[in-house]
Amino acid sequence: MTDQSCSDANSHFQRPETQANRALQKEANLPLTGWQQEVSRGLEFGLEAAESISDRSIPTFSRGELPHFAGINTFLKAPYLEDVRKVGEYDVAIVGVPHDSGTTYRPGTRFGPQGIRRISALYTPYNFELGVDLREQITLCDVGDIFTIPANNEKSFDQISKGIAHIFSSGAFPIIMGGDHSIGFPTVRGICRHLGDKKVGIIHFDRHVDTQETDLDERMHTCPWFHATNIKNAPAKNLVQLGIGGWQVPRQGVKVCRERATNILTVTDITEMGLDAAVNFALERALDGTDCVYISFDIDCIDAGFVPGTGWPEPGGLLPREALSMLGKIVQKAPICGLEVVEVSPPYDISDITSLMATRVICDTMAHLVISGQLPRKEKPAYIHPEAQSELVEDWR
Ligand SMILES: [Mn+2]
Repeated sequence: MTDQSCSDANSHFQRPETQANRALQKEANLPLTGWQQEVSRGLEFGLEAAESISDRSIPTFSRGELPHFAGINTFLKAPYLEDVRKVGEYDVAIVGVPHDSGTTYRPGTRFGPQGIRRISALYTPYNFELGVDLREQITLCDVGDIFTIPANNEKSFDQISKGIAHIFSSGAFPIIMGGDHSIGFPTVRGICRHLGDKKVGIIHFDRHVDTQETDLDERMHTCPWFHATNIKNAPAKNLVQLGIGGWQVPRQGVKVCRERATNILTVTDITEMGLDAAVNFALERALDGTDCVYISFDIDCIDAGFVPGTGWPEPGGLLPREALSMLGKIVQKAPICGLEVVEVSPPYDISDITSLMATRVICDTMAHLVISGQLPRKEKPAYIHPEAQSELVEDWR
């Protein structure tokens, strides 16, 4: 490492010990191998550019990150993995779950994966202050979407659990783009199928508790944690719910939280105790007796002013930087087994801002997994059991 942290040839000012100066140094240590491979592949598959193009790294047909407005909309322009049997060859698998039949008010989250993928084209794989370049440090694929059944939650849940179990058991880190929050039950069920006798804690960012048994006579997006915490691998005492509050929290769900003793912090709790204390609260409870942590990030945990494109917007939520700060600290300090980002509804969105927020949650999570050494995975985490358990919960009806 070249040490230029204290002086600069062109300035008589000392460089202060700031995050910005550390970031400048970190960038110097990142490789360019992934980028060079992308350029070579682009020139081979996309042909060398017309003679008038001076920059000879540019191909005729766009085949990589550039230009950002071109190309096929996978997440972050990651390779589309058509053959999902090969998903275990990647560190991270992005999957869409375009299911919004569990929605009780504003629908449209079936377009969430499309919306998130589209605006993710705006992002580079590099983050300045974190000093991470995902293209250089992990392998990422987009496996496309689960085939959900719009008229039937239960059949969709079966499809989702099967798909997530496949990705999770392969060893690829699953990142799930919803979809409404009803998918939280089948995603956790899919992971639990391969936990054997191990346990998972759930850290749930949301304005809503989502713990009632039924809503409108079905298992809707207000219900995932009632059913997920019926699974022996996902105890309710390890469910942490951050940002809950406001005028949309159903009383029947509150009763369940009280009876099962889930761990809730309101936005006021979080701001009064401070972000670090809130993170410690979450980790202590989610990790108590468990082997890994699953993060379920409902985009509506953030104040409605920042995320208009969602099913049940609620003012008074977390600021984006508060949510991202807590998320990053949690990811760095716990063995994370998966992430879902739910409730992005592009038809209600403005300027793609809600989808952009979801993209940020996903990219930040990957970066903090890299920083904490959880990615790339050198071997499959020990909590992944090779054999699938079939029946985790009794038939619901
Ligand atoms: Mn919610």
